[in-house]
Amino acid sequence: LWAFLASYLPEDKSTLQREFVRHCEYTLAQTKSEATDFSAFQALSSCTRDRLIERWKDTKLFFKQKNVKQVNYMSLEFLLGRSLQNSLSALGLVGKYADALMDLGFKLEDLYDEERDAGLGNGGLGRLAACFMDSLATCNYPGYGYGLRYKFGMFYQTIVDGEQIELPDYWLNYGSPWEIERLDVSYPINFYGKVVEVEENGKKKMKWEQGEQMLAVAYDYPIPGFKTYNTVAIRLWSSKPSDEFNLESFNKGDYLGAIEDKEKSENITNVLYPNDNTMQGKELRLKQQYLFVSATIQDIISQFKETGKPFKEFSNFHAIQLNDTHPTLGIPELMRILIDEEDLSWDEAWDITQKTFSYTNHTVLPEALEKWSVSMVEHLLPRHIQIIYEINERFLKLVDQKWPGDVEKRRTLSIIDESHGKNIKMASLAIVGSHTINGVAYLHSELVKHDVFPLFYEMWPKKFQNKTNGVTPRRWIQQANPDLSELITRSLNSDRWLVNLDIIKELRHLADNSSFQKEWMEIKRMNKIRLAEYIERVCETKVNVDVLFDVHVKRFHEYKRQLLNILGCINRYLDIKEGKKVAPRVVIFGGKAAPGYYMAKLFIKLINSVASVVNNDPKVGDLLKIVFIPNYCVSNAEIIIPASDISQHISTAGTEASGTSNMKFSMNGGLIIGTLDGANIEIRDAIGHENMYIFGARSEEVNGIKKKIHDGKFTPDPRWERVLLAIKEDMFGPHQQFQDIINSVSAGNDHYIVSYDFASYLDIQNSIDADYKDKAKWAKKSIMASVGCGTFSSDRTIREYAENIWNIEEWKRPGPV
Ligand code: DL6
Repeated sequence: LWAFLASYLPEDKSTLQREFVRHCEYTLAQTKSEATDFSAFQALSSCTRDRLIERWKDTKLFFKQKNVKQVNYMSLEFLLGRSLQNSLSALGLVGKYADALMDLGFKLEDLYDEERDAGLGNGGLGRLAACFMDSLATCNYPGYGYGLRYKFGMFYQTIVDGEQIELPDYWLNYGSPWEIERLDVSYPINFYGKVVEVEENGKKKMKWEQGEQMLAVAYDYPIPGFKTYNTVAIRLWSSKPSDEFNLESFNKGDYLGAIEDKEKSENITNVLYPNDNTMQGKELRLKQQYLFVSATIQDIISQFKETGKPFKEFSNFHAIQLNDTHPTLGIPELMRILIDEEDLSWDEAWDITQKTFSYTNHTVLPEALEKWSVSMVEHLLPRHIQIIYEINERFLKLVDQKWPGDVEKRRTLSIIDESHGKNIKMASLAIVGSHTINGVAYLHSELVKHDVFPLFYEMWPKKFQNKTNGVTPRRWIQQANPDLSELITRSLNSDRWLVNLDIIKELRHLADNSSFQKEWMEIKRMNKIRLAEYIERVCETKVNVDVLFDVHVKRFHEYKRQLLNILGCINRYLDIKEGKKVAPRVVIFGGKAAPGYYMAKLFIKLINSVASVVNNDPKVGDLLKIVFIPNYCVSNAEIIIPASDISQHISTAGTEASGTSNMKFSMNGGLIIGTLDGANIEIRDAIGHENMYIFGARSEEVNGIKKKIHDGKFTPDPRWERVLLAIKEDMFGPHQQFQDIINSVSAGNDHYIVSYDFASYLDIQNSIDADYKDKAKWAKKSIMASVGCGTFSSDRTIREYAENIWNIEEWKRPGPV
């Protein structure tokens, strides 16, 4: 039976061509000669999808036969980007299709460019989830990703008069060739209504009487592993009106009004909330979260029931990972289903829940820690609020046992915050309901234990772990930087590094080899040419590729301190005007600001205003160019990252949980200028201090410095005053428009200690100028930065989660025979 199941579509050239033409004709209703690059992209994606489906079906069957335990990775964001190149590469079909399509008049690279990004995430957290799925499949772990199928992904950013304008991302208008609509997999989702006590078989129980009902329908996106036949999937839910209807409202005669109400239910999964590291307390967001968790938990339970095992075995078959607190309502939802629908006792249900869930914290910023108002939850989810209260009551009994009579500790630990009205602290609920909590880099995990949740850590020290983030080398080296990938493979005489990134350290001995250095830096130059062409196309600015490329791309946030960089650029500009010698460079910015984040948007405006003055000053020429690349996203990151000489990761120490682009840049031989924050610290340990440009205050110093600034006991460097003066004197347009920026860093404020770190930032930038002149020294650093990054593969991270948190095993499926 296995041999029969594992017979796959052949891969010879004529089969590939025949399949392609068949999809042109029968999927797209076009003749091959009518096909444009876009329809060719669609046809090729459909061919690819067929093969992914074959592999996924067989992987599921294999897991089922082996009775495996799986992880369910719950994330409200999956920032997948494009999939065609990634899938073809995983299937080992890139070369074969390039050849097959060439005969039919198509160039594979052109077809890659036809694909829209699936931008179902804001930034680091969503992209991490996408890397994790790639690693889960590649490392042969059983699992599912669960998320929402937003109709509007992350907004499209344009820059008009130097300001960010947001346009909707109608990504599904072009269809997604990757999704499999599962009309057979849908679950009812209830909102509102009331809870009544009923008696069933002589037993009292709670019944949630339906208010409004809708459906969550599944769409599956297969995710192939690399160098394995294993393929997993991400299941995204889409809201639909349910067939259940309230006869009364139709009977009132308001047929159209009643239909309109039904239609509203479709809106729940319409839009991704575009906030990174801040929470949005809107009811619609809460509805999204609940629809997501309810559909997911129902789906997991339905899969579990297929095993025929009793519920006490649940956690032997399923682990559930909460990607931040956004899916935390999954905890009371599992409790509700187990108690109200499956008739388990509270204690049985709680035991299963705690053994199943684990929670990853991704931020220490207070504005990002989710709190939901009790009254909103009570109205929308009346049964869940009862369960949350009961979880809290039982938990506070444990607190009383540990610290009898300590009211302050009780107040701090309570899941309900009563300081400003009543709010549910979702992180506290997640910690209480999970067996393990982890941070995403060593420093961050320490802060989680000692600064953010110290009392929880005191109660349950063994629950807390660290899992330093990672990124997939398949996308971030092999696909983004094919020439570097080829050089690594050739030098190692093997491509095993793609599934075991540690191996690249074996190239260390070549760091001093001049012909290797030459080849390495030539690849960097080609990548800079590719980026320069992109910049010319989208920004209409020409840049010299033989100068240092200094890149700062990430979401805009005060804590990430793009402000420090642009103020540094102003200082450099003033130096140039004074005739000081500087090494020529291009400073490249990119990133989106949340639409409602005033300061972040003002930073973008300042950057563009400075750019327009500097770039048009004939005295400056190639010594300094500043460009802002609009709409930073996964697909242009793949062009930007391989081209950097240096990249900036300069958050105030203790604020960036990990960062993941720092890993991508370093892997691609871009040197990091950074603070001792997040994963920068571990990158430094891995690649060597001499291969990184570290500056600024350390996390343990930051509070003291803030106080000093606040108390007026800190005198900034004279270069700081000079830069602020240039803005105040209208060098970059009327200064009033930037007054709020000046105020935010002026004495007394400066929460992110920009003024304090400014001097050491400028000094380290000067040493970069000096080092860049020595080509051999630079090439060596670049090589060392890349080959020391083996540990930052998401394969390593996923293995750590699998072994230390999920307790799942690798199950590699045998290939076709
Ligand atoms: O863990 C992924 C990523 C980290 O690399 C970033 O440092 C961190 O800022 C980001 N956190 C969030 C938090 N959002 N919420 N909620 O995006 O996670």
